[in-house]
Amino acid sequence: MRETWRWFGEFDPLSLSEVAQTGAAGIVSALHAVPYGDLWTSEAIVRRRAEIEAAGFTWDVVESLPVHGDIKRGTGPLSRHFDTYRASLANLAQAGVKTVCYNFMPILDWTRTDLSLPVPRGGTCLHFSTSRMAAFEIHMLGREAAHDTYDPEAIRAGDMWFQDSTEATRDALLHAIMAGLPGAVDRFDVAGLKDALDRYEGLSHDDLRANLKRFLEEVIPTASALGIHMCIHPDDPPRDILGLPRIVSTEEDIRWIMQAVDDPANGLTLCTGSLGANPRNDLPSIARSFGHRTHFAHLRNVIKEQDGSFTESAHLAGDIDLVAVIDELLEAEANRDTNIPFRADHGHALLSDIGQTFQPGYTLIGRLRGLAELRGVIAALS
Ligand code: CS2
Ligand code: MN
Repeated sequence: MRETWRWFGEFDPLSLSEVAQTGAAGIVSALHAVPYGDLWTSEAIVRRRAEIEAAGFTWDVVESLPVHGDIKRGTGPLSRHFDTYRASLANLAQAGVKTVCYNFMPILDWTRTDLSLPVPRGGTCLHFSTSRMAAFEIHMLGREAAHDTYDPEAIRAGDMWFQDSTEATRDALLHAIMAGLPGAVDRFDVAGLKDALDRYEGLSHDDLRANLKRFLEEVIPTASALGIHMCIHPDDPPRDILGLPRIVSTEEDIRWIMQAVDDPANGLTLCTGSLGANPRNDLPSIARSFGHRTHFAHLRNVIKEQDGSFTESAHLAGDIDLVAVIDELLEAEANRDTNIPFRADHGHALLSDIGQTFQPGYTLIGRLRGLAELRGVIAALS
């Protein structure tokens, strides 16, 4: 498996020469300044690649080449969007960047309710609280239908949180929920999020699946011809939120996607932390079933709570048996001729990380600790 490190380019407080000290070999990056749906030009790609190579790395993975919201909603100038996406893929392939991660989550990328929950021995982590999410949906967004999607317990706890909340704690919750969009994107306020949700009104699970299938049919043949491996990132958390359907949350979903266009170019980003937040997902088994289609691995861990809440734990200290997952991935790798790039996906804020302005989860010491632990597991199993 190949060690990589996610670097946000101009939005990253770390320089590549600092990243070099982690020992990672490859860089995962994106053109975060390009608005969603715009073309990635050859010039911009080659410039980013040159920067990465000048620091002694290779640009192994694009994370992400974003899919325009129109494609997810299935409305708007779709053929133009597909043309642009294919043209960006062609420019990437020409520059030799051939592993491309993306997601199909409507509106929001990953969602947390707290970006700095203290961990017992010092430092902080990201956390998702079901009751805070319920409070946000019901009281801050005024989404009445959310009453049907949460347990009465979670709703009651959310009511209590809201009653005691202040403007500052409500702002912090909104900020945390919006934080999953990296780079130069406009983060929504409550009114903006309501508008965005209105545009998805009526979109069912089946509609979203059909829109993903159409995207795959439009894009995978080109990717395949270019030698590009596409790898879809699972939903985080792996369940419907804000009344939006999610379709990359379970083993069954992954099987459906892999079969929708049955081509090795249509692959998976195995994100253990995202999938692992659903107690029904058995990660070693998913790695066994889809190792041959896994083109990228995000390794991190979570500790789940009864009500669906979860805490991002240290990499080897959570509910997921990451040693077993890595064992499966090594096995899959032995049967093919390419390495699986992986990265420590998120880390705690530890020591000198604390108080710095990293992208949430993308700390230095915390991720370095994670990478070092995973490196040890891989060395031992190999
Ligand atoms: C990442 C995702 O930070 C993270 O948790 O794994 O944001 C990921 O980059 C996207 O969902 C991929 O499109
Ligand atoms: Mn991930």
